[in-house]
Amino acid sequence: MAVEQGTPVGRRIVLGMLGLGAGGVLLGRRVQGWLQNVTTPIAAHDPTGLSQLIPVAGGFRLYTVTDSFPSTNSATWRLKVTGMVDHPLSLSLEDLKAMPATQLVKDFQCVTGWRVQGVHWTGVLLSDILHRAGVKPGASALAFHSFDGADTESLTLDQARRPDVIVAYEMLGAPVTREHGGPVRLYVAPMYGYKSLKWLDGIEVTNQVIPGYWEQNGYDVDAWIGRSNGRDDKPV
Ligand SMILES: Nc1nc2c(c(=O)[nH]1)N[C@H]1C(S)=C(S)[C@@H](COP(=O)(O)O)O[C@H]1N2
Ligand SMILES: [Mo]
Repeated sequence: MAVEQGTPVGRRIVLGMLGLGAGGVLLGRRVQGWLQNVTTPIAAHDPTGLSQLIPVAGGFRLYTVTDSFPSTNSATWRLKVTGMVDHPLSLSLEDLKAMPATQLVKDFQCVTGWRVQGVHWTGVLLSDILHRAGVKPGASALAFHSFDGADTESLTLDQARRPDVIVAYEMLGAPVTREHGGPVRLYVAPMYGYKSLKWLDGIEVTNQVIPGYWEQNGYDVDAWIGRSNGRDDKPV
């Protein structure tokens, strides 16, 4: 689809965002009510205008595609790794913390234009988890599941094995909060924020890329910062 010169976000995305708005799923009323006290004004350049609806926490907009921020018991929470693997896994938070930790300090960039600089992340390399599960020949992609029951995401295996793609249990120097997707979320540093699935509880190894929730609403499957969704600015 053609993108006008100088337009920060392609028309396709705007249509995608409007689609979300029309579906009424971008942010539920309950969440807006709950967040009244922690909401501060937004000075983002979001051409859709929809960011105005989204509450802010330390520069982040707190997203949920359901009508709430789901919560779970971190003691009983498990990350299930299934599909085309030799050893299906069910990892507890303690299991993850016992694996080698990776720390990243990188910007977080939403496709709508807001960015938080120098965010501290700690977690486990997705490639280490895949190595532990043993990916079967013929597998080429991953499907990610959230216990919010709605959001999904995908990566190719090559993307997933990058050294800047982690399953994060710390963000902003502390355990990932419920609102930010705790106890564990994905952090895909080189891609726009929608790839960093919150409330992660399942990774399925597949033989094809299955477009996730945001992709079904108009965003690129390959969400490289600065290279996708009609943007032509430099990667962060
Ligand atoms: N489960 C879930 N994960 C999600 C989203 C969501 O709505 N639900 N929004 C995505 C988008 S578009 C962005 S920009 C980031 C925002 O992260 P934050 O809510 O911690 O600021 O989460 C991503 N992961
Ligand atoms: Mo986003």
